[in-house]
Amino acid sequence: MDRYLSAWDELIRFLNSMGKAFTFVSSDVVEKVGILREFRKSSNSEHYETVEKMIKFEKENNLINRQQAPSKTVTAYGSRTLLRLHRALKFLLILIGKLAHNEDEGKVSLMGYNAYHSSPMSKYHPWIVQKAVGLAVYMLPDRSTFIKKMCQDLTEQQIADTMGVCSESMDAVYEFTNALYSKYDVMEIP
Ligand code: 1PZ
Repeated sequence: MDRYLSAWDELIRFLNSMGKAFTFVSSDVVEKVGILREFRKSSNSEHYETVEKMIKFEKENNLINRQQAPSKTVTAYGSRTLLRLHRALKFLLILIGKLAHNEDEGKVSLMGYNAYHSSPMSKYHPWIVQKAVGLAVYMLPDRSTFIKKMCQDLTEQQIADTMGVCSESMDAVYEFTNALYSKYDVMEIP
């Protein structure tokens, strides 16, 4: 769990470097990472040491289907919170894969749009959020700026290699997490 959250810290740092237009995205991610850290600091912290322990604990204690907030500072339970980040990770790994291979006619807005709609995240978003994303993708920088922000001063070849490895490692994390949600039958919690 701690390493999963530190990885998101890095993604937040990156997202913040993309400008004010993405504040509505990053503030949601910041909130979700914060909720999971609160559980790690709570008296139940040992139950949040790994993703699997968290799911088991919340399932055994009938917390898994609850939408209401456990406290004023922690507004949701862990499994449903991490599930949101999990679906977003798929979006990001698809997008990075597209950038690495320069797909979708080299248009980053199209890459963003297609990555969003082929990730599991989009079908859980209300119509209004889907529309907002349709606009937000036009504010993404062009491919070379985007890549420079991610990889700084690597050569073209190093960039392609790094992004390939990055997308593959994210995929491994995604599949591992997905297998857990599927094992405990909690993929569709509210
Ligand atoms: C490279 C970054 C490009 C970003 C392009 C646009 C991406 C679309 C993001 C959609 C934003 C949705 C805003 C908030 C939605 C929340 O309602 C939902 C559900 O949470 P709930 O309300 O149930 O508590 N939140 C999410 O689905 C998590 C969204 C995370 C989006 C992360 C995007 C990728 C991060 C990239 C980091 C570099």
